[in-house]
Amino acid sequence: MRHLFSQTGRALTIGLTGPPGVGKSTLGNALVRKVRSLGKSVGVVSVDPSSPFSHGALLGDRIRLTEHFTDSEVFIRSMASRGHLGGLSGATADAVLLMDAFGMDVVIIETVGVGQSEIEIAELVQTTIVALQPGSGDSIQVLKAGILEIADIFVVNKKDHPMANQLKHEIRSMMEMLDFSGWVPELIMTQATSGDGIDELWAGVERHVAYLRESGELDEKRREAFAHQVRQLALGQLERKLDRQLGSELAAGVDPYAAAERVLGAFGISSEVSDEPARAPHVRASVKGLT
Ligand SMILES: Nc1nc2c(ncn2[C@@H]2O[C@H](COP(=O)(O)OP(=O)(O)OP(=O)(O)O)[C@@H](O)[C@H]2O)c(=O)[nH]1
Ligand SMILES: [Mg+2]
Repeated sequence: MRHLFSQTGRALTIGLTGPPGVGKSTLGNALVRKVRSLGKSVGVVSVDPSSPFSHGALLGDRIRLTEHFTDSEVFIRSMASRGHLGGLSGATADAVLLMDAFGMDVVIIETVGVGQSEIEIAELVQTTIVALQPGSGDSIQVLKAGILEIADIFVVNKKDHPMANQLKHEIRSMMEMLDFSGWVPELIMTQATSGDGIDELWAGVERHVAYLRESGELDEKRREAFAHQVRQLALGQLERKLDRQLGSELAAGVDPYAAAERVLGAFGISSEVSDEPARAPHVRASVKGLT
């Protein structure tokens, strides 16, 4: 990865996230088709957060993506994240960098939106697409989970579903409650199975990337992704060292605060108290009226 790093930074990177079954893989497949029709090469990283439910999904993806199997300009990788140094985002960041270094013009990362993982993915990519499912109460989940803040493009997929328009209106009114600085997320309706809306989705991606370039946010995003990856790598190393050290402290029979100080002391670090709030670089929208 060290040797390859200098070869990276050319690919357009897209995160594709959303709840289970919303149609991410079908959308990804349709996007691959679109990107190939433009003569560009494309890599797909499909992240399986090691959930017991997702094995069927991976198998389904294999079948769905057979259309592209003989295309040498398409590279597809499903990966489980469990046990990887640096966790989900570490493994994914490496895969994205690799595909970038291979010379893929576009790299798409599919993750199931079930927690913190998709928020971390948003820090890795240029454009984050959040797909939502009509008739599922998703709009409420979105607001709760902080997904609204990471979406550059909302996709209401399954526009053939009777509740699709209602979901669109719900997202619209939610967005009206927010003050956006800079880019205002686009809202696009698709039917991934038929390809309906995919051209518009791709146009939305291109508009967002153009915005990032013109506003200078692309460089900022690159710096953030870099910092994020360095932090993840360093934390991964620290965690392993810490775990080893913990073993010897647990037996000591002291309180956890003293034990934590001793563990840190073993690394030559004295504990400190900070008033600084944890930083959350992905948050760029705030609720109107609140600061
Ligand atoms: N009616 C309709 N069905 C769709 C559409 N897009 C996807 N589906 C179907 O929805 C189901 C789930 O699609 P997937 O693409 O596997 O969804 P996913 O989000 O990747 O699912 P997980 O990876 O399991 O989270 C499949 O049966 C698709 O054929 C759509 O636009 N309309
Ligand atoms: Mg899938």
